[in-house]
Amino acid sequence: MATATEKLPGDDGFLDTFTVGDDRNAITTTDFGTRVNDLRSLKAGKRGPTLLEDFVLRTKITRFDHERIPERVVHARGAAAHGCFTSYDNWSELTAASFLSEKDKETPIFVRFSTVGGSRGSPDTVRDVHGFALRFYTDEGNLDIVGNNIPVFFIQDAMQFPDLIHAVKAEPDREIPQGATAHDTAYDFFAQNPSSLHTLFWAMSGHGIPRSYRHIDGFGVHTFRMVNANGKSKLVKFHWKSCQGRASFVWPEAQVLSGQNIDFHRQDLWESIEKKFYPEYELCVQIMEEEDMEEGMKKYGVDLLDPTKLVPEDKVELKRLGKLVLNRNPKNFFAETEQVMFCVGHVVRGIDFTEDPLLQGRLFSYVDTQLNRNMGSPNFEQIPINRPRCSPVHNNNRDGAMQQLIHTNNYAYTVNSLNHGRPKPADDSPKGNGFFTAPDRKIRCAHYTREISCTFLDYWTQPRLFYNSLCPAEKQMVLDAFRFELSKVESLDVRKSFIVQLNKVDNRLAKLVAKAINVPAPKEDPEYYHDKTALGLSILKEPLKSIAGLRVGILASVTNSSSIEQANILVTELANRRAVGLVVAESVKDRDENVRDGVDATYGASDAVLFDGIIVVDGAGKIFDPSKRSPLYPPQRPLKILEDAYFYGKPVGAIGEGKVAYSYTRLPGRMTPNDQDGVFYADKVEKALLDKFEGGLKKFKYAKRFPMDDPEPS
Ligand code: HDD
Repeated sequence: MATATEKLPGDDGFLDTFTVGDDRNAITTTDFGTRVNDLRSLKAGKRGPTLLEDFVLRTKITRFDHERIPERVVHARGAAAHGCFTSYDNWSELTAASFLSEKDKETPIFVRFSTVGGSRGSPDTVRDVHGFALRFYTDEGNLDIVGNNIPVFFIQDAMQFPDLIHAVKAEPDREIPQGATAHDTAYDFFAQNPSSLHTLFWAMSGHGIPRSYRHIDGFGVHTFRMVNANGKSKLVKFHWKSCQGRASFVWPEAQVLSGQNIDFHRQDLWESIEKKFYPEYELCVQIMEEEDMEEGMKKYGVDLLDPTKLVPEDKVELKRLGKLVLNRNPKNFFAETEQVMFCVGHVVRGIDFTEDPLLQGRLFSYVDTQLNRNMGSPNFEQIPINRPRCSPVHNNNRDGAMQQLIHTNNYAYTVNSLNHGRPKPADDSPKGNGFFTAPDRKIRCAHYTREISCTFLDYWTQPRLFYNSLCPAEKQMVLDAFRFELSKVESLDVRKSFIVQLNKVDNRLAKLVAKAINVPAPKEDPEYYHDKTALGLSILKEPLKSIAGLRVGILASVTNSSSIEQANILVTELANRRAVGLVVAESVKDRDENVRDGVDATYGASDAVLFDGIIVVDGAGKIFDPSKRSPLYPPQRPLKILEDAYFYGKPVGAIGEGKVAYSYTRLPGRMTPNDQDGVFYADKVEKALLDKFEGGLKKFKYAKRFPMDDPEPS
């Protein structure tokens, strides 16, 4: 940990002025500062009733009763971190935004990751779209990019947002299921609103069940504008590219994790930062011309105002503008993560909106939701995590509940003469210093209407583009996901309607799902089908860029001291490669600094889902014998960990006698050491084995091991 004087990049010390620590001289006081010398309640006699007079008791209980604020109506479950954004260059040609105005310029950042549907205490590894909301505390005000890990959204009109959320959240009568779309109302909505298909396909693939927040990309989703100081604007799509690479669980793993450790993602983020495996993401933009607003259909086949479509990376390349590094955990979850109020309308000079109707609706909703979460107080921007870090806030907004500032300008109206017109407006020309709307932005002359543009109405081409771009194992994941989700839908009519939509994307997929849910197999609908693919959509086709912070379970036995010693040597070797080795044995043993004898976890409390790879060390092979019992863990647990890891597609390895473990597995033939299949073996801990294992961790999933349906279903 950095000391108070050593500041990490992006740490401007601003929040430190609000922190309260109870040092050794701290004495208990009431909220109004009176010291309290006895923390028992005031009573009429030792056994008597408590007295209404007791202000200490009353305030303590009142304060406790009021500790909660409403959870977010969506994205309630999440975790956050502080960091630093560094610009790669001077991007003034593109934008007047000050945080991009110089090479190496640093800007403090706060990011909150989340799931959408579950409540605040729901498990991290449910299948869902994941929020990627980010605030730049720039020297010209706060900029929030409130995005997701999926580049498209379910709907095209903000009017539909409450309907979408009512449908995907738990059923209203029983509040089941928690954080899952596998139920009737969700699929009724999806079937009746095919604009949702594209995002749904992403969510049913590995993108819906990521390995961690470090292993997702982020997207601004809408088209925005960047405007330079000459007033010239470009259309942009924001992307955050994970420098770790993208990785996902398989569904059975995610389900087990929801029970094993509901805080898995939150913990991964926290521990990675504590261990200095700082998560990194590059800010990239796809840049398009202002004319493409009208020409988008011709040039890219999509209307750039439609948030259910992406612009393929092979059509418009990504330009890398800078890097974000997350290097500090919050000090207080409530004060920072819970009270951060992101608003799509937090923009700075050089950034501007587009006419996307969904974006326009969001501009209203976020401020409104913050009012609700702050019990109606408009002063939520004054909470420390929300305050801008640039010059003090000057305007004529006044009063309201919980006002924190003492305004001394008595002339809070515009235009005033008594205070010389102060505060004065900023120079609103592009060359000036204030926010300006892109001067080349035009509103087309049009009739009032509630109709949807015909350029928004193709709901099937891009889901198919996404599906075509996946590798076979990922297509199987999508199939399994739809089979799982729809089998939970009770209404036959909803299941039938959804199959009609699925069939417009892919006939084989629709037929296989239909069969599992008692719906007649649909006939091909060739007018919708095409063979196009796009880059960057598949997770499994790309290896990870780094193994930093990945967890390797080292299976050992305390009955053999050399086994534990070898396991601890591996811990050191893996640490040199920035991975985390965790020694698993029959019982826990604390680490002695001078002896390599630590054990981190017991077999009784371990599971394959907690590790990204497994290595069985010398001297532990025999405990995998299914006929052997131990009073220290459930029967056959070590064998189950090894086999499950294999079935989940993880790299597995063995050293020396540890190889015996494989002979006890249910698939001994397939688990014979073979580098291609991700089963590695060596006589001792050696570089060649570690290199191969690192390669295995980067590959992350050996997808050939996953069971597949027949290519041509009957
Ligand atoms: Fe939203 C929260 C992302 C459409 C209304 N949204 C919220 C968060 C994220 C997103 C990441 C959590 C922020 C945090 O961590 O505090 N939302 C999106 C994306 C959308 C989107 C990427 C489409 C492109 N949202 C959307 C619409 C509406 C909202 C169309 C309403 C018309 N969103 C909200 C909200 C939330 C919110 C109700 C709940 C909590 C909050 O705002 O602060 O206002």
